[in-house]
Amino acid sequence: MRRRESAKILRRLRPPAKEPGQLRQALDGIRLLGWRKSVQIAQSTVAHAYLDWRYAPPTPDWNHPGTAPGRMLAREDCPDGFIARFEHAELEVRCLGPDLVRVTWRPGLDPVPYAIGRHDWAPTTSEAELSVELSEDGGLAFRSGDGRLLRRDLPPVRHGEGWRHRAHLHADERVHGLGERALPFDLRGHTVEMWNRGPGGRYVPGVDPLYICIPVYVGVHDEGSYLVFYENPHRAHFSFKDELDARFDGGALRYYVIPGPVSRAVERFSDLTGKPFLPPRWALGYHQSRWGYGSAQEVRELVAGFERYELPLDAVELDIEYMDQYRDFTIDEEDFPDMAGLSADLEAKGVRLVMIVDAAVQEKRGYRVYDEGATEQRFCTLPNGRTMRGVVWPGWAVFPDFTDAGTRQWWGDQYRALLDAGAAGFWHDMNEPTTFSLSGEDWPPEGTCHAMEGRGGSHVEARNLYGLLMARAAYEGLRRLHPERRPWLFSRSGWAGLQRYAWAWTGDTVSTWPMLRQTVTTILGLSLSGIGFAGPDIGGYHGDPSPELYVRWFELATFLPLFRTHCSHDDPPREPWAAAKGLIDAVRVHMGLRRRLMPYLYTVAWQASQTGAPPVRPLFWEDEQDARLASVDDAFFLGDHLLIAPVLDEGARARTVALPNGWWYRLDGNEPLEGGRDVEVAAPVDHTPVFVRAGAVIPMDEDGDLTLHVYGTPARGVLYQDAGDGYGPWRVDHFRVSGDDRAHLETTSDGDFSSAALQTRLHRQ
Ligand code: MIG
Repeated sequence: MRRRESAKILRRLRPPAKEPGQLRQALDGIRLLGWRKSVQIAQSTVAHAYLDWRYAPPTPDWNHPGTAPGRMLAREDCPDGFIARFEHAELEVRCLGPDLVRVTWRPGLDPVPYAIGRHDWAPTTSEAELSVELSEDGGLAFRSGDGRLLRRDLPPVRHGEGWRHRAHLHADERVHGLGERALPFDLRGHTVEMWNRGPGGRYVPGVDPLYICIPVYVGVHDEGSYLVFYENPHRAHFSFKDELDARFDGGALRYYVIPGPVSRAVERFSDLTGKPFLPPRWALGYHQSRWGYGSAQEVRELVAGFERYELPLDAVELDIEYMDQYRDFTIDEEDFPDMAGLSADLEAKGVRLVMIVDAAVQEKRGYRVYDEGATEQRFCTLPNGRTMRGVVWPGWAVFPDFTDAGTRQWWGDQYRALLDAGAAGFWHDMNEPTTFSLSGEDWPPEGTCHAMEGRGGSHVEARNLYGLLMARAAYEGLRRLHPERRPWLFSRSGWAGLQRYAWAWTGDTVSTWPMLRQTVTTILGLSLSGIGFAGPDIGGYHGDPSPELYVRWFELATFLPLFRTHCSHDDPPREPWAAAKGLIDAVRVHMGLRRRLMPYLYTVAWQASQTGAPPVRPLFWEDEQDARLASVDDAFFLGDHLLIAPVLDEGARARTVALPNGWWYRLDGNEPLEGGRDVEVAAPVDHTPVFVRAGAVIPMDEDGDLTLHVYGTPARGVLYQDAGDGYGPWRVDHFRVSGDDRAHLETTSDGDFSSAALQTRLHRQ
């Protein structure tokens, strides 16, 4: 190799440890992994630099002026849209529905439609709800049915293999979404990257990008609102300054525009990318986890602890320690000699076991999954024909290519080993995918080859899809292996459409008050990106939260779909009785509340699976032009009827809540409060302010009795019930309560599930 070339490679080896946190993490890594694996990481870092230098696809030169479409040469109308030919580009516009337009600028390869959950769109010409105007230079304007200008796009510009797309933003336009972000709720003024990755040890507010980047956002301004989704998984950068400036490193420039209001647009987006699956009921319970529960004995003691403290427990997550040498789909027989027995004992107590699965497969002859995968060519390769390798927990490892249908099928079948050992659910980690690195570039070489269902593509295109497709492989495998059960898994990484296969969790956060506050914002952004089922590690992943911080985090998660305590291996005990020292009653109260609200929560989950409406919604959901609610990022709706105002400040024993218009009740109160103003409410350390919309019927479980709480009359509500798992009978009750003095309940029902719990009590607030 010539000297100049090696200098180039060395330059690619960016200096490690730019921040003290990174250095600490590197040292921590060496301590944890031992010297052998640390040397492997050094080797892998150098190899990565070499491979990028040799094979990385060229990145577009954004400083070059680029090529605009030029003059329009021809325009051809078709029943559901038009095609326009320009000197240097071609534009295709299709209406998939009266309020759903798909735009595609070529050249560039069309995306493999992994994000798309529905393909049978009937051609439509209607412009009743959204009209598209094309200008001679390739600019596009999108108007609502009554002529309001929702969005105006500039002609896109081609830079090498990349596309740059700019759009006007209204002066007052707010922008929300883009997947998982540790940024303010309104992303106006910010720059975000689309490149799924872990934040290393530095997950504090402000870090970007994170594990789930999705090029979808809603824009809300004085003339209306819209949702735009770029169906392009390539690495990309978005900035929202005076205008939107989006730069994709490759592919056709394809995007969808849906007119607002936001609540309707988000539901419509789920027609396109798929509805969330209905989880088994237990998944909505409380989960206890920790990186470090390392033996059957330890797990039994953990469960005994919950019994001793009389705290309900629905699931325990096993982290990588249950595996044999960190090998996927194996069990450490020494520490877990009878996993099936353990899980059966736990299940008898109503506790499910959830097992982690990492993306990387140890490269080791004699390890069945590796041998099979190698023989069947299941792993990602490099342009030189070799298998791509990286270092993760098991040392040298290889990466299944989930962009290949055969590989997904093969991978999905592997879950049998863990199902046989009694796993009821799974969590997917390191699936961005992440490799250990000294340079900070903790991902596979960019030239890594992916099948993309046969048409081929590089990691620059496939990376953001990796977690989504691993989840798909698992979900489809579980459907085949246990057709009578509903799959349940949650994933650290993903892309548009993840909700069809997995929930999400917010990853390796730090245990600080600002991070607690950030969690609300991050989860709202995920909701608006189509990922409605998510939750944090209660207490934060890295650190030692004070009892008060732990408790406030616990209180927040009580009202989020994923309700789980988890922390890193070197943190102090995080079982509720240890972490909430002195404040265990606050934990008890909220666990009780979660149980009480389960009929409501399960109904909200079912509604989400039908309509796509996320369980957790921003306060502007019902009135996006109410300026008072526009930027509220410290409260949210849970389903149609509850408004949750978590306490996010240290020492706070009261807080202000921006109540939307209308009348509101406290969850256990009977005095209606007038909304449309800010109210100050007491919030002692064991209390979370929860408000109920007047006119709501909330089904609750009061010690086993289904009780309908009625908040003023007339009132209405819904209840969904089934066996809690499987695909058997179900039942939906719609309640209407009328009458002033004596309440009169009317119920209409669908479905034929019958349950003893249907003995209902009415409780008037
Ligand atoms: O490099 O499996 O986000 O929840 O405990 C860390 C160990 C790998 C990261 C996950 C975290 C999990 C940890 N994993």
